[in-house]
Amino acid sequence: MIRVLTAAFGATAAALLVVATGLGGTSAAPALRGTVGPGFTIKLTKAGKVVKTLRAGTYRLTVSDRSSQHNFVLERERGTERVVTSVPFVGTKTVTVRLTRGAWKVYCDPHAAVMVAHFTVGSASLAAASATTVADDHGGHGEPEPGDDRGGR
Ligand SMILES: [Cu+2]
Repeated sequence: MIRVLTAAFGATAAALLVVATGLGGTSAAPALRGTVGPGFTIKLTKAGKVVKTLRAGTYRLTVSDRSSQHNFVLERERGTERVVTSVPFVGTKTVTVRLTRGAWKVYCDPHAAVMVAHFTVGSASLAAASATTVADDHGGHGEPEPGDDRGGR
C-alpha cells in the first residue's frame, strides 16, 4: 500500500515538474525581442530579423519600451491578448509567452492604426506557406492599374 502511494506521489511530482518547466521560461525557450518607440515604431525580431512567421511554442520575449507614450501588446486574432508593457512604462521587461497557431500581432494600444506588426504562427510547413502569402510586393502594385484615372482632367 505504501509503495503504491509513493509511486503515485512520484508521478505527481514529475507532472508538476513538467508544468513548471513549461511555464517557467527556461533558457531553452527561443528568444524574441520586441521594441517600441521612441518614435511611432513597433517591431518584433528574432535573432535580429523582423518576425514574419514563427513555429508554435514557448518563447521568451524581451520588450524594450523606449517611450512613455507607447505600450507593447501581443495579441492573437480572435484570441488572447497580453499587455507586456503599459503606456507610461519605460524600460525592459521579459515575459514567457506561449504562441499557438494562428494570426498574431504586436501593437501599441493608443496608436494601433499605425503601430502594428503582424506575424503568423504555425507548424514548420504552414509557416513556409504563409511566408509566401504574407511576403510584400509580389503583385507589382507599383504599376498603374487598368482602372486608374489618367488624363481625366
Ligand atoms: Cu504608441
